[in-house]
Amino acid sequence: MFDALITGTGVHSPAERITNDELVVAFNDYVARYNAANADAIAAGTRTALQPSSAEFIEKASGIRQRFVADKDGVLDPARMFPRIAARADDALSLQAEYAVAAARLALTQAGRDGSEVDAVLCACSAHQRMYPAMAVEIQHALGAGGHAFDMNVACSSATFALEYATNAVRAGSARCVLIVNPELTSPHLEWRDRDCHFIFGDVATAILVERDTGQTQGWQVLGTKLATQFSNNIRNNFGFLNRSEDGDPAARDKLFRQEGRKVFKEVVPIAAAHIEGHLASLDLQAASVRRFWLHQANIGMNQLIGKRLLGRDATMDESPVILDRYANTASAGSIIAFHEHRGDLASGDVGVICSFGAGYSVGSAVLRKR
Ligand code: CO8
Repeated sequence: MFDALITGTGVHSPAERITNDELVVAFNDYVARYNAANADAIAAGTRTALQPSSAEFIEKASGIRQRFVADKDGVLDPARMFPRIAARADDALSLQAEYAVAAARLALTQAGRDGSEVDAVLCACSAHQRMYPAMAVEIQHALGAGGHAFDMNVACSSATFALEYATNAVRAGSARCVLIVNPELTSPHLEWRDRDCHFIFGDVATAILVERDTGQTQGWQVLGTKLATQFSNNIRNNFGFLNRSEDGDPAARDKLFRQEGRKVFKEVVPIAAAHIEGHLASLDLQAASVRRFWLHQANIGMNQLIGKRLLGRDATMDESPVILDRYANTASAGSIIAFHEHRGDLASGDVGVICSFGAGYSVGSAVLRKR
């Protein structure tokens, strides 16, 4: 058995971003047009008038202030309300692979590695651009990596679940250098016309390099990983390959992200807190001895409650940093962005916990010690 180290991470964001104010102006324009176009039906009671959104509500309910997106114009066009993304030829690099490769190159540079030294690639995210060939194999090819590559999806916990598989492969010796990429293109499968969720997500890609410990002086030793799932319909997307055969409406609301946000909030907080506590106990550690929690970034209130359950008091921003104010919810990438941006100040020997939670339900954690 070998030890596994995280030796590099990378974050790639699209250039375009949308503030809450910009988002709400476009949404409310759409609502005004919809209500005017359906005035008779609304008056007759056969249609319900849409309600406007509010930037104040968004920030208060979620902590989100802005999000990065692959295409701003399409999302903010009240006659369209979803990104405009040009199709690419089969011999061109796919958009999602492009995001993944950009993040991967940053992680490789940070670790001082070249793509040719990677011997496994996991493309782990909430939605893959196509069924096959696997996105991971295209990314492996673009980076000049060897070994094998495959796609996996556990929604918001995709990155932490991949981290367990990468760690186990390195520990067992079946791979020496595993690249995990999380190209989260959330904007194409978000319903930007639904005020309950139109503000939640942003696009980004993250990458993590996990290597065999050969005595490197830099890096984060993976002390342990822990995964758990529990079925729930409260976060769901019915888009899939059976849609055509089902003869339903391929553009129906259930073919995009939808959730019972309040139920998710209430049910997932205790699950995540108990999961982290149990994981730490299995390693003879306690929350009080953890220097930093890099939590999933869905809602600032959820993270505050999880911190309070773990520590018995409010966690400080230093102990549980927030990145969702700038990135919004980026599905599996959120806790990895937090780890990427908020680890440089920790000292050798410090322990931190990455933890994701979301659809499934799924929870994944990794306990790390700084080299
Ligand atoms: N503007 C103004 N008012 C609003 C708006 C809005 N935009 N939206 C809702 N309201 C109103 C509601 O209608 C409601 O009004 P009323 O009281 O009259 O009924 C009131 O505000 C309160 O609404 P909620 O109860 O819904 O508000 P909450 O305080 O619960 O906040 C949140 C809503 C922010 C969604 C919150 O519940 C939350 O963050 N929950 C947790 C969600 C979560 O963690 N989900 C995980 C999903 S991510 C995941 O698993 C990965 C999926 C894969 C990625 C998909 C990419 C697209």
